[in-house]
Amino acid sequence: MQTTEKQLVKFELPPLPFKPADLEPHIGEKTMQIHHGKHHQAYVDKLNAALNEASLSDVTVEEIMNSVSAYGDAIRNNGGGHYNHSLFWRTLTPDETQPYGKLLLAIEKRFDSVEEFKHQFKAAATGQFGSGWAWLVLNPNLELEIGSTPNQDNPLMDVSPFKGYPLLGLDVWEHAYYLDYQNKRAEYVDTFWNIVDWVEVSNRYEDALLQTA
Ligand code: MN3
Repeated sequence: MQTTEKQLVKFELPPLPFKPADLEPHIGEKTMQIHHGKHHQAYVDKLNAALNEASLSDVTVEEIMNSVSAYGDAIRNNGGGHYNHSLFWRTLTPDETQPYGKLLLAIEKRFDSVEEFKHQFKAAATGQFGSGWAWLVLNPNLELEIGSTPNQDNPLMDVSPFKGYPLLGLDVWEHAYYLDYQNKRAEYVDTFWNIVDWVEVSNRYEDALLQTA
């Protein structure tokens, strides 16, 4: 009996940190059920299938992102999909929050004001042609930076020209907003600010600074 064989990685769909209807009226229950239960689940299932096919074991999703160029498109697309959506759910909340503390100071230093930050983030989100994500990251120079990536790419990927540690990401695939906003991506971006969990984003910022200190 083979006992030295490593346990193959098996990623799982993380539960939503709120109920699917909790983000209404900003994002509808049906959108959340399909987006989390169908789309994200499919990324997880296809990622697991691709990793098993490649006999990859003991690998974290962050490690996959960092060296994604070594893998095929199935792992890039579905690994990115799993990472991006796992982050997305964690940074959404039905509670009203605002930027505060060190992150607020950093936003004001880099973008002059929260309003200007939101304006530039919206430009990145609406300017991403087709499917993709808009991001706020801590870049390799430890500055806040806004950018976007196509498809399920993200700023952790070695193949991405836009790099950094993701603090906040907005899914601008049509599946994220079409039932609620149809083709009006700009309205979806505007409503996003009502459901951002700034506590989580702040924690990610402070953790990232500590890890690079
Ligand atoms: Mn999505």
